[in-house]
Amino acid sequence: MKECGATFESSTHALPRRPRQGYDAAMQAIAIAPDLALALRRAARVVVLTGAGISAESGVPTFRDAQTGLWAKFDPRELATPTAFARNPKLVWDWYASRREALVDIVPNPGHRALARMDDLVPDFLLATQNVDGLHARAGSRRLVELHGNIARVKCSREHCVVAAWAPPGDDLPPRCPHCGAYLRPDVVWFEETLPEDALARAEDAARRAEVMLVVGTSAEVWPAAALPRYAKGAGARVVEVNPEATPLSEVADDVLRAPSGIALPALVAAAWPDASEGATDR
Ligand code: BJW
Repeated sequence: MKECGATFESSTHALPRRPRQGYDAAMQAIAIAPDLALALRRAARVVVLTGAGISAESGVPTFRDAQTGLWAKFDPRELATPTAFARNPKLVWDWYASRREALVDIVPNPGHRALARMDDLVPDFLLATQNVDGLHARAGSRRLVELHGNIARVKCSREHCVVAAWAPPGDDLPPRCPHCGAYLRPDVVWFEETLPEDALARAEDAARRAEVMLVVGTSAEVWPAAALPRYAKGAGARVVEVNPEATPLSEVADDVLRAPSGIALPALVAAAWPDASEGATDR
């Protein structure tokens, strides 16, 4: 990724220990089919697509959940398109600034940590996330692509280079790029914008080669990310959906785990790798 100035470094946070009480009982309530556990354990190539639902248990709002989703309260056409930013840059800047600030006290949950553990256990692994919250990296995932950017980063709206430090915004306008003077904006992918080429290419390649694909906490309504499980399925992968609600993908999936990801993913890892030490999932 091109940078305007100094190297950007995301902050790291100590993770709390995972909640134990009642958790083992809940995990036991999830039935993981033995053949699914075996398929996952034996798979050399696993790809995972995540969406906002995996961060819901950390307290990050989803987009499309009826009562609590961001799009229930805010109009994406006013906030998440290049046209919206051109029309009212300060409104858009402030909305993202408030979401960025809300993430400060948020920590990864057992779903994020289970996927980080899977990264350690599967030889050829890729986690493609649509989330911009940075929680997968903070949970320890290493083979990770962020398809829709990262809200912690800021970039120049003209040259699209990442800017590490900027002067505080004025009352009416967003801060300016220290190099060219254009407005700064969040480094996220808005509607009508293309996804980062490298990230999308890596995700598509992994989906087409995967033996197992997990699709976690996404409504599977936003393209081109929604195409990834379909590529995997078309190439013969076993597609597993983890979502408490039905989505357009549910009919395509070979297995559906109708449970929150913070319960289903640790149960899946425990079923597939019963000999992998439990403590190792705590980072
Ligand atoms: C739980 C849970 C728990 C709850 N455990 N689960 C056909 C082909 C290609 C493109 C298009 C097409 N048709 C239309 C398009 C254009 C458009 C699109 O897809 N629109 C659709 C809405 C129809 N796509 C684009 O514009 C993309 N760019 C593009 O295609 O470029 C080419 C192009 C150029 C010019 C013109 C047209 C095309 C860009 C998409 C960018 C999306 N950006 C956002 C905002 C990011 C920044 C921000 O954070 O503000 O990305 S929108 C929003 O949706 C965000 C998300 O990443 C994305 C997906 O949402 P996600 O993650 O699935 O969340 P939800 O809320 O939808 O679902 C949560 C799920 O979790 C639910 O199912 C719950 O049940 C579940 N859940 N609790 C597990 N505990």
